[in-house]
Amino acid sequence: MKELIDAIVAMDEEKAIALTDHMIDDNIDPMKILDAYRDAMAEVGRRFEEGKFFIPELILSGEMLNAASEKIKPLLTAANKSSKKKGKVIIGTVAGDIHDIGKDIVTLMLDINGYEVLDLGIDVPVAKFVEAAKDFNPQVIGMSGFLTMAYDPMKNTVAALVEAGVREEIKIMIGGGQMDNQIRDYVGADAFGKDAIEAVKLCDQWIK
Ligand code: B12
Repeated sequence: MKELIDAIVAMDEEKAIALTDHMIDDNIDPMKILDAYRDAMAEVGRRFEEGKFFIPELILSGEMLNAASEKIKPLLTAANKSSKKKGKVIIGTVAGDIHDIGKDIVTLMLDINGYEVLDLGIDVPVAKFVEAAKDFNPQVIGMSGFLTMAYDPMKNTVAALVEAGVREEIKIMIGGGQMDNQIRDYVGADAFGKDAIEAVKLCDQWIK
């Protein structure tokens, strides 16, 4: 795991892919492999903050994680997928924000844990969340955001759902890099989830 994290942080894409393939062949728990990618991304983020890394490093590390997710997704799906759906969830990265790696992991985990998930993608306008809420009729909406700039689009989305008269019957969870319980209060959501496991737990709690 340490070698994999070091390879990602060193931007050695070839080595990272080779190590990932090795671990998959050796039947290492796919969630542990994803955890290693997450730890590496956290380190990449720290170096970006310190001015040691720049946008190209962010893009390359994001691409490495996406490539690994593509390899890991079928393994998780095959192991856990149940055919009976527990409920419906809409998810999207809010307006102005294009980070989708975390959202995609949440979508994958909800999917393999039995939820029907409508993924609205990135930079999702407020109106698109409202329209989808009316058409898809979900029990839960998940908003993802990695930027401080995402706070207000989240708040506006909740306000628009209230305005449209659908807020009462829908639980709203938020998550992503800069989110926490204080921001949950600010935007008027029901819960903050720190990772994909918590997103699944919240839905399990809400949808009995
Ligand atoms: C990769 C990355 C990028 C990539 C994104 C690629 C992609 N396809 O997503 C690119 C290069 C495009 C990018 C662009 C930018 N980025 Co960027 N990026 C990152 C980085 C390094 C990693 C984020 C990531 O994907 N992590 C991996 C995921 C898997 O980690 P995770 O958070 O543990 O994920 C879990 C939770 O978040 C949770 N979760 C996620 N969504 C949801 C939703 C719900 C409902 C729930 C319950 C849970 C949940 O579950 C996930 C899975 O377990 C972070 C640094 C960091 N440490 O976070 C900066 C970071 C988020 N970026 C940052 C910035 C500033 C930018 C740019 C503005 C840079 C620029 N000057 O252009 C642009 C913004 C573009 C835009 N409009 O969105 C800043 C944000 C600072 C701030 N306070 O706003 C950060 C924090 C870097 C930094 N330290 O400064 N970025």
